[in-house]
Amino acid sequence: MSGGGFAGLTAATALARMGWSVRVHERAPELRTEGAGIVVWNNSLQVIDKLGATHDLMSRSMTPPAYETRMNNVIQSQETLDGISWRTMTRSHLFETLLCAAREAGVQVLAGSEVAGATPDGKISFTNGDTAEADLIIGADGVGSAVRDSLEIPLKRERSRDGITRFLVPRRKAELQALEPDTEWDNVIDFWNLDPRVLRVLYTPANEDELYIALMSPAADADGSRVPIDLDLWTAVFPQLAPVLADAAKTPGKYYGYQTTRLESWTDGKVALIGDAAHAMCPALAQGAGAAMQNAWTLAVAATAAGAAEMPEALKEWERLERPFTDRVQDRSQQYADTRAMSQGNQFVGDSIETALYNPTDPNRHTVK
Ligand code: 5PR
Repeated sequence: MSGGGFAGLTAATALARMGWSVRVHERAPELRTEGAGIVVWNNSLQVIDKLGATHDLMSRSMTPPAYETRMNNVIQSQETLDGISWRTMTRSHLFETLLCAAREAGVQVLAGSEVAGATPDGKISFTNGDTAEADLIIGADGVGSAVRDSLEIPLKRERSRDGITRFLVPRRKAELQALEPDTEWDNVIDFWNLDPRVLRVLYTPANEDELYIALMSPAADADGSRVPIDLDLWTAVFPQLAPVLADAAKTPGKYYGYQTTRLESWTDGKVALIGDAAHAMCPALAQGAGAAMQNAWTLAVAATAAGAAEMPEALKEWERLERPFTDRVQDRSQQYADTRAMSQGNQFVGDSIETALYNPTDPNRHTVK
């Protein structure tokens, strides 16, 4: 396994629990995650449950009362998402939960170990000159995947005009309540302003103490996308968020442009790609990590059912069955990012919740009902 992120740790834990001997190589000198907060849905919650990690995950996460959308501070919708399991948390909480599950399952996780590439017949090379062999190699090494690029798998990148800077800050619920007493500050609130200027703050409580805020602006807006953030600008547009914007302004921050990566193939011989290495997507439907964990699980099941000699065919069949779900959520997230249509509210209805509702652990999921 190359990559100790959400995709890599999930696949590694699943495989280890199914009897495999698994080694994860993470190039970073320390095991940790980038980013601030995250929303996870039924598709990945089902996988986390199979990994025996539900109790840990629940301990420091929450389900907000509603997913609210505002335009110019006027409420467009308050989606209670009845019948959909979803949870908000910090990215580090999800990461620690998965790392703990991996270690309990007997996965060997090596930090500071960088994979340079792999071959379809199962050879791995490392940047320090070492080599190794495996029955199955998984490239879960992110949007810049060295495993993918070493196989020269053709890919297409689609970039969007908008991007985002993410922060984890203290909740400051009492201060926010003092500014706007009628607001339910436990809700997720997607604050949009399109006119006269495109600026958006996605407010997501992650637990009792921590708040995830994501500040969106077009890449072409130099002041809107500046880091550290232009506090005067953001406070002028979102005065009701002044206390938490002030906290965000104290940290450096990093602006990420939205983009989608689509590969000609997710597999080559004994090598499979998952997560951002295979299917980086826009965050509009909050399914980047969810799709990664979903595909990590189904890959582990498919590989376990196959003998070593059948691995290449088994991986192809896994891609054929599972990839369409990810292709569709990539397209829908890209569509939302391009049109900014989630600013109208009622984002999580119809086709857009297909992935959130998907259960990758249901053995009958591909049989027609
Ligand atoms: N939803 C979530 C999110 O983190 C982002 C977006 C939507 C949960 C940003 O990362 O559209 O940018 C978005």
